[in-house]
Amino acid sequence: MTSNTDLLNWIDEITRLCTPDSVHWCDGSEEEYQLLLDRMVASGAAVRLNQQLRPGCYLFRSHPSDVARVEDRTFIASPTREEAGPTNNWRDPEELRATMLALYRGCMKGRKMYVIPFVMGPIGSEFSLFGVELTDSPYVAVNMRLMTRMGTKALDALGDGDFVRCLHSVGAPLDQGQADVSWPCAPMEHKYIAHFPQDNAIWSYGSGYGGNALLGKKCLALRIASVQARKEGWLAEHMLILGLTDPKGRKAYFTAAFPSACGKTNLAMLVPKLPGWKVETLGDDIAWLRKGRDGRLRAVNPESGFFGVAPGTSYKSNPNAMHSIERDTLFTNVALTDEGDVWWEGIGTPPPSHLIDWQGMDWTPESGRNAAHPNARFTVSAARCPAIAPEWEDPEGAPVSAILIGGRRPGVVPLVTESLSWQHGVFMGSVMGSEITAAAISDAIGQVRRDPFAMLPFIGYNVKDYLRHWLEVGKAFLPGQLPRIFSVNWFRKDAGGRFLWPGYGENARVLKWIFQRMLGEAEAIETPAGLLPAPGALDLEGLEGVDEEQVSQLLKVDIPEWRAEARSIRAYYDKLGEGMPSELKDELGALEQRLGDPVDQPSAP
Ligand code: GTP
Ligand code: SPV
Ligand code: MN
Repeated sequence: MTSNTDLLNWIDEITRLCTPDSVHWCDGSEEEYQLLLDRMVASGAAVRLNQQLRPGCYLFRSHPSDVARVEDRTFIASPTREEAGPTNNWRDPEELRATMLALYRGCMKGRKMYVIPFVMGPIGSEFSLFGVELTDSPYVAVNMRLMTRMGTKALDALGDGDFVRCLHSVGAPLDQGQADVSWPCAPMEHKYIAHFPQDNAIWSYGSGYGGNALLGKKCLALRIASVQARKEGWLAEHMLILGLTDPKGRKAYFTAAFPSACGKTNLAMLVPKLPGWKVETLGDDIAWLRKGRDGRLRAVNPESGFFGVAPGTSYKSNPNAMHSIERDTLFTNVALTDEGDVWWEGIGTPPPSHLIDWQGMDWTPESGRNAAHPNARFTVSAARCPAIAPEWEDPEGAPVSAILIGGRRPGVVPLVTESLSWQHGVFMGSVMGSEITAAAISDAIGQVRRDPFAMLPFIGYNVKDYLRHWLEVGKAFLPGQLPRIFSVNWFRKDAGGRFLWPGYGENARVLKWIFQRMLGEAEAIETPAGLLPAPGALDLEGLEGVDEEQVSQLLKVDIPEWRAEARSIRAYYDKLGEGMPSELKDELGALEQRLGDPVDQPSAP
């Protein structure tokens, strides 16, 4: 066991508060994992899939009110509102603590409490962070075993050290004799995903889904870690990490920040459509970036698994993900076939004549609704990915050559743009926009919102200090040692609303241009928005279904559109209020100047 008295005392305190029937210390073993799954199958919380077709695979169906992150119910309880900044839901820590204590009192009655010691980052790396999650959800326990280094090995590595206190309850106590439901959770107004950065604590109540409940992921590795990163001079980011090898065998590492459900898993596991090029996966969602001993920016993936979007994933769009999930995978909110296999929209096979949909109801192609929830997910160990890079657990991390940023922008933003400098790159990151997706519960799906570095829902402090921190980090590097920042947009549409770019494996063409830019082997032209591929510099050989007109639309910087964009950026900066870093305001001014239209003044009479 452990002699960590802080841990033992905290567990004692929470046990008295939440009054579970029993306490189970997770050792992280295969036997324990299987035991929890068997129990969930027996209770009706999980479905064992056909073990011939999907060995080691299970299906879970969540409550219809509990299908994604809940940004409205996510809180940063820093001592002052100013520390949380204009984009976070701030709550006074004392008030929130009191509210939540009332909810937690007795909340695990009739349930087991699982003690989950875990490490984010490779065990033994000086940069890894420890957490302990106390939860009454066995679903969380099995998912945490795939997503983190969890159990006895984490507890041993922790020793008497410090850890992030992660408390989670589904918020559904059971009276004596009361039957459980397959997905217990609390009503929306009782859901709280709360962060207390000053106490290294996360309190989550009422939701059992994804980033609301697997507290090592967005809560610890982004919101809490970002606060720590700022103090210590590093970055905790919503980024994939990939290794790219060219036909000559030269290798470079890129990270990419795209908002939720905007293509990180797909790019991380890309199978290039360009002969001789190879992508290897180091991470698909989170990257911790810091200056290495060699003076370069190095990226570590703190996770050990993938919690990926299922819909749209097929052997055609993402074969590496499909191979990863052939066995030993947990599925949530996908549809079930009559053979006991999984199905979802965009899986690449025609809809079967009958399915059980994500809500457990009969479904036929005539039903007129999705069989899988748009935010249905798979959970699988990273080691199962055929494209995993051999060095993915290197405690020193991978040296990053380029940082990509991008979102779903139907207009304005070109396929690829290189920043003019680190400062300009941070400016581009600060104004990134994307259409809102189903990865969070929202009534604004499809609307474009600004999402700085894809971190809007994940920055644990004031967004303006976060952007200032990005600028500061850049100053710690020698010229030439810093990665360059590139904006990409796979989602530009034509006038008819169709994607102009085929995406997926064809994105390798853009990766190639970036790779060659870093080596000084590709040409660029300067536009007001930044550097774009010179005519002929983007390899389009063998690209089918994209004509010259579409390519020119993809690479177009339309001046009137960009003037409108600059005005919208100014309005956004104004909305963020006092305290925007002056360097970023300078960049906006420089953009306006390049566009030749600083203010849209009415013409003189
Ligand atoms: P989170 O796990 O929520 O952070 O999402 P993610 O950024 O990893 O997104 P993911 O790779 O799972 O992609 C989400 C959706 O975008 C899926 O439906 C994909 O099919 C779609 N998608 C990914 N890449 C492309 C692309 O290059 N072009 C187009 N049109 N769609 C894409
Ligand atoms: C995201 O929403 O960005 C995800 C899924 O990666 S969750 O873990 O639920 O945050
Ligand atoms: Mn994500």
